[in-house]
Amino acid sequence: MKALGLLLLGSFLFFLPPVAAVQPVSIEADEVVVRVPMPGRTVTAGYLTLRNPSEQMRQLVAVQSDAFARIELHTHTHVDGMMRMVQVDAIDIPASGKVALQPGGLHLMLFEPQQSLEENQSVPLQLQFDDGSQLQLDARLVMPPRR
Ligand SMILES: [Cu+2]
Repeated sequence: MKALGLLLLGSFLFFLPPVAAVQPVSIEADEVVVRVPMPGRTVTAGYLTLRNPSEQMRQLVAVQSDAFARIELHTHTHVDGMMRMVQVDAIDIPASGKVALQPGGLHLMLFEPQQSLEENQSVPLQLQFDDGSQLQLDARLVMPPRR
């Protein structure tokens, strides 16, 4: 019976269409941090640098985490002399280049923590790119700067 099961599984895998395969990821990330939310707040920001060693531009199109209900891609823009955050659909990572998500610019906006978040713990992030590839990361929790 076991052999038959393996045989069936084998033929099932064989007939999976190639599009179902997750692409090998070409993007590398470092300096991955998420800020501990301010007391009483349920939203916080995350930052990282994405490097693209490939010859093709890639886009970061979504980020998910078990530790947050929702994550959006944001940037800052000047509107009437005021800095405002706006959501973006994707973040370009130039071919043979990099993009930095950092305070005052592009960032991750993370909503509704699903667990307690303490300094130096880590939270998982799953990055999705426009070619279907995914990158699994651990972000270190850091305290927000004092004002
Ligand atoms: Cu934001």
